[in-house]
Amino acid sequence: MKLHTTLTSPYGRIARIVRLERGLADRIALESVQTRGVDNPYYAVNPSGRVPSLILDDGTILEDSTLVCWFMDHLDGDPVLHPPQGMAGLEHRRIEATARSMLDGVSLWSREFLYREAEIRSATIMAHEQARALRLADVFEKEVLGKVLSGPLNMAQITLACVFHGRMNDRPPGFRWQDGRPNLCAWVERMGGYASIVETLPPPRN
Ligand SMILES: N[C@@H](CCC(=O)N[C@@H](CS)C(=O)NCC(=O)O)C(=O)O
Repeated sequence: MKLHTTLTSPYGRIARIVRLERGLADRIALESVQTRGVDNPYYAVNPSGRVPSLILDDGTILEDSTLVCWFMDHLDGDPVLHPPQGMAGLEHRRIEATARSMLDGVSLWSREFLYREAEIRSATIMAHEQARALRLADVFEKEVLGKVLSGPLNMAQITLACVFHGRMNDRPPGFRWQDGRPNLCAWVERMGGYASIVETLPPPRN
């Protein structure tokens, strides 16, 4: 099996962390790819062009970090990172969904800087995403004290770690997430104690 991702994608990082945590590095090869562009060879691997994607031995393409991680965690029939079935898993799923919502917003906001020149950036989108990100940073300042985010490593923690771990304060500009949020800062530092989180740190962008 082969996991395709860029080394900068936070969604790909979620999948890379799960691959390491589940001891699958020998069974699932990691293929670093580039996304976007015309005639990108990756489109022949995964027509959507998105990462991460996991190509199974029979050629089946699994895309979307949620599905890829679910598959990898359930591969041995004994998942450890996912919530239990039914209502017992609701709290975990609730926090994971909010973390993912935050990741989606911050990713959209960051893309304004990554892919658009200053003069064509959308002030409307950036202001909307900045406000969302700051509201949700306040939510997580409290949530990190709860059971789901302070217990053993799980999908909610991995998702939230991929929002914050390695992110400098004021990145993107205006996202001063460290200011006045000591619990969140301490939590992110604690997540840096996991080898899988440190090993998957995105390389600096030029
Ligand atoms: N919901 C998807 C999001 C994946 C995603 O947006 N990946 C970005 C990289 S961060 C991508 O593949 N972009 C390439 C493109 O849009 O062509 C997931 O969880 O995997």
